[in-house]
Amino acid sequence: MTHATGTKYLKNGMLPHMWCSGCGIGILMGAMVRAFEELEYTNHETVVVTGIGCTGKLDDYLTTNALHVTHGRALPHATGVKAFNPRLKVVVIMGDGDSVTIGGNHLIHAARRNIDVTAIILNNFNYGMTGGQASGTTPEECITSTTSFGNPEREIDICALAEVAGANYVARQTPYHGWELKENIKEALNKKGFSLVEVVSPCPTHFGKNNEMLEAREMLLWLQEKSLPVEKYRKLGVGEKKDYFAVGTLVDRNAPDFNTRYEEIRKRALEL
Ligand SMILES: Cc1ncc(C[n+]2csc(CCOP(=O)(O)OP(=O)(O)O)c2C)c(N)n1
Ligand code: SF4
Repeated sequence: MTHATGTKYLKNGMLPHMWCSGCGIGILMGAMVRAFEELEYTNHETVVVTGIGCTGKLDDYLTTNALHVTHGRALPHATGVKAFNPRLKVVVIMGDGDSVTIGGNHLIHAARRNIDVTAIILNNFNYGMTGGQASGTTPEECITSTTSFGNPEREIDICALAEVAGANYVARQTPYHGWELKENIKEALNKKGFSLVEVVSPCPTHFGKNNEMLEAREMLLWLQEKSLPVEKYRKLGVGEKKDYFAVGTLVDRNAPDFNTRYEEIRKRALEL
């Protein structure tokens, strides 16, 4: 049996990529293009929208349509693309700064509206591109370039936020789980309505350096140790949950997406 490589979605002559060794963004890109290939996506029907940052550079490597926009504003641009042409498959790639810190409000409303796009968020626990400043997902107490003695703030749980805001599909994986990541991305792409996949992937260069995960190996071992399949995670007591995070499909529901609701209401209005 041959496995998808996804290379047909990658521009010629662009590799090796720009990301630091040990960074999980390349693994995310590999999983995503393999998912595209297995779902037989075509370049002309696929639009990848990115924001700013190391993660936001991902579209540089793709042969699909792409839109590279301002920091925190990828989701409103993606909403516009989908509204203009609902037949397009719209995928949004963001960092944690982009998606839930500077752009947090847009995430809430894209999920609440149930816009039929897939958001893939690489959560590296900091602002990677600008030197590892604390973001909204930096875990409490952790050291970053702006929290030298420990982060006094609590971190946002991206998946929990998407769930309460109304997303139809929410999953979490890590670069340690490359195969499962591809499968969750495929499920998200197939889901009608707002879908989100969080990729927990600490930035080795900045976050890792200060938090004992400088080498890729240490980061991968940390991800292996801290992640639990969601079924196991849900059985833990409240006190135990703080030491782990759940991976797998966390939410899977089928509320009507924005375009479906809009069409229903438009038809009703025309009948008046
Ligand atoms: C409106 C705005 N504010 C600040 C910046 C500066 N800036 C560029 S990249 C970046 C951090 C990106 O962090 P994140 O979105 O988490 O992506 P990462 O680099 O970690 O993948 C910042 C603050 C910007 N480009 N635009
Ligand atoms: S700075 Fe961090 S997030 Fe950016 S490419 Fe390097 S390891 Fe990845």
